[in-house]
Amino acid sequence: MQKILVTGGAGFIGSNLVHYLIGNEQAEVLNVDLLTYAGNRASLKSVENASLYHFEQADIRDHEMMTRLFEAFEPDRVMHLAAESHVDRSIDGPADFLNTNIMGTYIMLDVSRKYWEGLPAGRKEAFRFLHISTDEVFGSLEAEGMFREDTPYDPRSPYSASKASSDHLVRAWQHTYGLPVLITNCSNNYGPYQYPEKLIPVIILNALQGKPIPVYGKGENIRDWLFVEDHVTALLRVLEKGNVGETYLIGGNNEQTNIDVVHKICALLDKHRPRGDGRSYAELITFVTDRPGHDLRYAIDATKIKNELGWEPRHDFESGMEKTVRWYLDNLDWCNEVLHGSYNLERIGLGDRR
Ligand code: NAD
Ligand code: TDX
Repeated sequence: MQKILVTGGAGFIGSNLVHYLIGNEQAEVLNVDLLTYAGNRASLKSVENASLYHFEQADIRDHEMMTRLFEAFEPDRVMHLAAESHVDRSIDGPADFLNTNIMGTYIMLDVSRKYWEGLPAGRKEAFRFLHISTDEVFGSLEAEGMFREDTPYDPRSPYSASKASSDHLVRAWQHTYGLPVLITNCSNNYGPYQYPEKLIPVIILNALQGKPIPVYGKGENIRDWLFVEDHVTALLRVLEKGNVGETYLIGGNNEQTNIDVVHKICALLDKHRPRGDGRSYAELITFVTDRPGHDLRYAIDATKIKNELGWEPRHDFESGMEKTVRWYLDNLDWCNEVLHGSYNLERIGLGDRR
């Protein structure tokens, strides 16, 4: 059975990936995660005792530790997801983003290369390093056009600039040292286990608490939403079938303005958890100061992964959002556990914190 070293497996996408791999007995997994505010073992309770699952609380910036983990686990593949991922936090405090996303990726590449160079021929040939990145590296679109694999990089937030840097490092390690890498750039994910600082869980939790639902600016910004389980299947398809050295864009073919997303969630909450006074959650929608440098629109042309690797998302927004809203309603204990006083849905990202 394949051995996959996953970084960031206690985060949102990583925990969904680990659930999938372990649930389907598809690989032996070593999850390497520092457990920052965004990483929580509560997201992995159901796999914790599985014989195929191993966990190591460690920092990807710790070169010695990473070297030891590679030597002990002997992975066939690396799926690198660990990162600081929230744009608003990157506006208030860019340093962690540069340290983890750039230096952390460098260390993962360096340790992977040295490990890979020492592998016997067959295993060396089969080794893969998959770097998980974002569509935000391409900047912001106006009303027309879509991002493609050949779109020039134009990152505009500290977060996206740090992810763009990491993408460049990954390509450099392939070009210079021959490390067999793959890169994916994905649109906005939603689904179970997303930390309640991102738009969709923020809406759900504020609404349930009867608090104002904060919509930045006029709510006209557009994102392409992908259900996280579909992202997981896309990553595994790229890992197994993708051409070494290439990039694959992953999207949900599902562009929505933020205000439309908010209204849809309010309607689902009205259906599943009606307010005591019979009023709609939509009455809580409040337009607030815009995010500095707010990218207007992201959209993905996912033709390459569809035509070359036969991958398409299986969820439309209605089915994915229904599952998501129900999951949060059934898992409010998880929300309380992961918020644990460090963050309480307050507004961040205006650039006035240090
Ligand atoms: P997340 O913030 O939910 O999880 C990140 C995980 O990385 C956490 O478990 C955290 O503890 C861990 N981590 C952070 N710093 C670390 C360090 N120094 N050492 C070890 N572990 C560390 O993020 P996510 O939303 O699951 O995103 C995962 C990856 O996918 C990121 O690289 C992100 O850039 C990328 N991505 C996310 C989205 C999205 O919509 N969420 C879209 C495209 C790409
Ligand atoms: O309270 C809010 N109100 C609001 O209007 C929040 C938290 C967000 N927004 C807006 C900003 C964006 O236009 O909603 C949109 C989505 O915001 P986020 O959930 O913060 O996601 P985004 O900034 O688009 O980035 C996400 O997708 C790409 C992830 O956080 C990144 O990690 C990923 O790379």
